[in-house]
Amino acid sequence: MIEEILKKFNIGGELVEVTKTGSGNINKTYVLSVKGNDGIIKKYLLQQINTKVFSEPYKLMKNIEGVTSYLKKQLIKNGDTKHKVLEVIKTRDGKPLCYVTNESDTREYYRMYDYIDNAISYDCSFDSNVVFCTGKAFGNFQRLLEHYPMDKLEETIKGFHDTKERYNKLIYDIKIDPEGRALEVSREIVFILMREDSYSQITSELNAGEIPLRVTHNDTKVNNVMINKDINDYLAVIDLDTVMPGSMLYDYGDGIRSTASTASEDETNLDKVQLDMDLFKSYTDGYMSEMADHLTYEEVSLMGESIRIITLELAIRFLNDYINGDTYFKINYDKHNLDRARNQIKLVQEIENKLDEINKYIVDSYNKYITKGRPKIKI
Ligand code: GN1
Ligand code: MG
Repeated sequence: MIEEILKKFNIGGELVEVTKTGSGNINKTYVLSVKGNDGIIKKYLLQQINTKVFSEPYKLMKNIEGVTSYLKKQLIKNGDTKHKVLEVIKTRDGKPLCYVTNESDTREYYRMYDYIDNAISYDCSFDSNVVFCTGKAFGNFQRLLEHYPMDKLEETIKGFHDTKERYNKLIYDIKIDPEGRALEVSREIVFILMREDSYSQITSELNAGEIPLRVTHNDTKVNNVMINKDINDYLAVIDLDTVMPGSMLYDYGDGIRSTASTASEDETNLDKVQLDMDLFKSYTDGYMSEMADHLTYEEVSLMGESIRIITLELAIRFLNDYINGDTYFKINYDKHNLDRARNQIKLVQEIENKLDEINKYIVDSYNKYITKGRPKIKI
C-alpha cells in the first residue's frame, strides 16, 4: 500500500524503509526512507489525513499551501536562514494530496512533506530553553502571519475553539448518554458545570470586536514545534491542519497547557500533574519576545484566563468523547479519554490556584518585552 501511495507523489526512487512516528491524536504519520536514482537515501513524512475529523482535505491543504508559501517568503524577506517552513510535496499530477481506495471501499487521503532533519519534537520537556523556544516559535508564527489575508483561509473545523459550543454539546450528549457512562463521571460533570460562566468569555469578546481576529495555529502543543538539536533553537512550526482565523488567546493558553504541565496529558497519577511556574514563565517570555508589541491591552488582560479556558475545553472534549464511546481521539485503552479528562481537570485546579501569580507575571513579561515606547501596563 505505502509503495502504491509513494508512486503517486512526484518523487523518484525506491522505498527502503517505513516507520510509524508521531504521537498525534488524529492523523497517522510515517517516515519513509527513499533511495533516489542517484543512490542517496532521502526521508519524507507521509500522513494519512483523518477524514472523520477533517472532512474536506483539499480545503485543509489549500490553507497549508497558502500559509507555508507565505511564511517562506517572509523568512527570505527577513534574511532568516535559521528557521524552516514545512514543504508540501505535490503528486505527479500537481495536487497536494492523493487518495487510495481501501478494502472497505473508502478513500484514504495522504499528503507528503519533506522530512525535517536534525530536529526533535518533545511530548513533554522540562528544559526551560526548549519551552522558551516553543513560545517564541508560536509567537513568531503569529507575528509573521499578522498580515496574511484571512479571507483566504478555510474554516477546516467549524467552531473549533468555541468553548461554549463544546460545553453545550457535552450537556446534550450527557442527556443522550449513548454508552451509559454519564453516571460514572458525575464528579467530572459537576466540575465542568460549575465553571459554565467562563466558557464564552473569549468568543463573546471576539464577536463583539473587543479582541482582534488573527491567523492562529490552534494546536500549539509542545510537540508541534521542531527543535534544532545542535543550537537549541526552534527550527519549524508543524501540524498546520487547524490554521484558521481565531484569537491569539487560545494559542497562548494552549501553549501553556501543553508545555507547563509537569506530566503528560494522560498521566493517571494526578499528584504528578502540576503547573510548573518556571516553565510557564519561560513560555510566556518566549511568546512575548515576539508578540508583546503586537498585542492589545484586552488580549494581555485575558491571557491568564485563557490558560484556564483552553484547559477546561480539553477536559470537556475528552470527557465528551468518553461519553460518546471514544469516536474522535485515538485511544490506547478503554478509559484513555476519561484519564485525559481527569488529568486536565487536575491541571485546571492547579491553574486556578496560581491564577493571581500567573496574571501578575504576564504583565511583567509584557512590560519587559515591549519596545517602541508602548505604554507599560500597571497593576
Ligand atoms: C489533537 O492530534 P493532535 O495531537 O495534533 C486535537 C487538538 C487537541 C490535542 C490534544 C484536530 O491534536 O485539538 O488539543 O489532540 N486536534 C484536533 O492532545 O482535534
Ligand atoms: Mg494536530
